[in-house]
Amino acid sequence: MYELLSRIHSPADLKHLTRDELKQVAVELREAIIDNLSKTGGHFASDLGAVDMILALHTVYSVPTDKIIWDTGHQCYAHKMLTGRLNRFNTLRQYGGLSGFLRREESDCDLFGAGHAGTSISAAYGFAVARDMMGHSNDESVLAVIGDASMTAGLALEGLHNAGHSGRNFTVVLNDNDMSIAESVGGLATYLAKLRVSPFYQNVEAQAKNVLKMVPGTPGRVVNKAASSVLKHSLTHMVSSDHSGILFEELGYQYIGPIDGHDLDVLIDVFTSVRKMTGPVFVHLRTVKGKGYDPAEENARKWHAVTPPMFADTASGTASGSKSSGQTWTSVFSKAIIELANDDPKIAAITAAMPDGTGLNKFKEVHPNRYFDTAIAEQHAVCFAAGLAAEGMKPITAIYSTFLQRAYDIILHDVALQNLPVMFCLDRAGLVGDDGPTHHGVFDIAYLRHIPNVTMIAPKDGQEFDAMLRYMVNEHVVGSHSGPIAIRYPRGNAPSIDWNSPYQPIAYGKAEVLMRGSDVTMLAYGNMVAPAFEAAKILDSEGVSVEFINLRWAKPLDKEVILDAARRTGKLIVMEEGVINGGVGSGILELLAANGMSDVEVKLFGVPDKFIEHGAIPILHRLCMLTTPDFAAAGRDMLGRAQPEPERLGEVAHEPMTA
Ligand SMILES: Cc1ncc(C[n+]2csc(CCOP(=O)(O)OP(=O)(O)O)c2C)c(N)n1
Repeated sequence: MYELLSRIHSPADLKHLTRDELKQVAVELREAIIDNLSKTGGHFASDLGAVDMILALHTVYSVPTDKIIWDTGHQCYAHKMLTGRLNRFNTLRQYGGLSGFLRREESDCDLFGAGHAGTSISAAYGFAVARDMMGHSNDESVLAVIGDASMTAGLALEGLHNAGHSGRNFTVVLNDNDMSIAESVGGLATYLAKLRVSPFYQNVEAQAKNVLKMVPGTPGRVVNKAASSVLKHSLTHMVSSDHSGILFEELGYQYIGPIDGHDLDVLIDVFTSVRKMTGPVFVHLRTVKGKGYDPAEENARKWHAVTPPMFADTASGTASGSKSSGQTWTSVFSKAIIELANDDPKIAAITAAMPDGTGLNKFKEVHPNRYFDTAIAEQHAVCFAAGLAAEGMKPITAIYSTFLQRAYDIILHDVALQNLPVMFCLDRAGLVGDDGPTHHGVFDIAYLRHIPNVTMIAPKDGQEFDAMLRYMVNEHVVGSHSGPIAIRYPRGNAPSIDWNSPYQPIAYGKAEVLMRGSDVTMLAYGNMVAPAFEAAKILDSEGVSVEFINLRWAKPLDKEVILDAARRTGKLIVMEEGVINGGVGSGILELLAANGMSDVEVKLFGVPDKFIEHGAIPILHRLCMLTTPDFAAAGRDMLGRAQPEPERLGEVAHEPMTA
């Protein structure tokens, strides 16, 4: 199995292979991706599409001496296998196994971590400047490899702009497959589409091969300006139509392309020449997402990320799996906002390149004129929403908790400072599992709570989520407390629990008391209400009198209810799936201190002050002590009661993908 690939322990092993052998390695890389992902799940179509490019880069360049900086990192599986991680590839995204993204601590060939889109060009420019300042200019090439959609990120464009005019030896490789997770959108996508059909692309193979034969061999790795210019012109003249790459040329790059990103011979020849060029170079590759696996080539959107059931019928290529069953938080969101928009023409929905993940794809079908995909541009999405709100629209901005981090200053400076009623819907809030630390949505409570004018809510179940969305749209943003409001909800299915209590309508700043008691108070926020409520029931069955509060509001906190319970029980346990530092629990401590009640005993449960690894969510919940047994144990501890024998930890099922 993987006869040639298994003999590649580092990129150096590629240098001795013939072109035919390298082509066989490409075949085996694709086999390994398909075989392994049918068991582990992971990003799929992007990885198949990047195989030839990655193989060519590692054949020509020598990482880690040469610095290849990957953008986003979801397409890097071939890179992992070629840099000594083939034998661990079956542990991909499993707890304790290989990360699904790039990690400096995982390999010295992962030169810069990634997970969020758009970072590669800025980081690579930093590597290039550091190289030059440390006197290594003649020894190292520096490249950023970025997808067409990731290049729509503001950060990527900032880097492109800044590095282009530096004159430094620096290469940007654009892996252009015409797709984000969904369709690429916007002016850059249109421009790239024009480049892709430029006449020279049609017969680039023959032309490039002929031209490259004509390029004089250059001793050493750095050529003088004149030689470089000849090289550049011979390449660009033959592989692109006149001025087709003008945008990149104007930004200071020598544009080469578009090149067939699956023709290994051409790729190796082109990179061999580019490696000798001086100054900023932009290499435009045309690739096919899902290359080599028919169902993925036909429907790259569906096969962007996979779970094992999707391969149930790989022989016929029929995907038979779905990402999850039951009522997901996302589906509750999607259904509610479509209904709300049916009745309210002011509602507009915004996504930053995540229509499927956020459920806005369905909104788009019903209300195409009020649906906006900003591309991978979270900052712009939020500022755009602020503009809509300033003119009286009701923008619903659906962005994963982790990606909204990008827009912190816009939330503060453009939304909150002007008290504009933008509704933030933070999907995947909480631990997301297999995607790991780059994607855990655990910071939003802390990064929003200290911003004046921002209000924050979180539902305990699907019914409450639906009610909160209706409250936000119909009451909050038009009422006396109008202003920015954020609602957070996790990935996966919303719980279905008998709360043993009549439904209480949503009201500004009002918590919901689900159990009355006098020994200890449990206060939970959002998705922690369900496991905390189970703990309260256990304690209740052991004779403990529990006051149980579903906080509903992280900001403003329900002072009256919280202080009253604190006074009566003197013991509080607070549970949230977000970082403890600056979280809801911190807010409750601040509230107690402000009211001279610092003597109340408080136990905070949340995500500790460290980055949490990837792995199945139940494992991560146990690591962070965010489980029903942990909460119940805390109650017993506070009351000086004995603990039962610890439960044996059971097996944990595989979790579906995040993004
Ligand atoms: C800041 C940020 N927003 C959103 C995402 C989610 N995301 C992961 S991959 C991806 C699409 C990337 O497309 P592209 O760069 O063209 O690479 P491809 O998958 O097509 O190879 C998106 C939107 C992200 N990783 N980071």
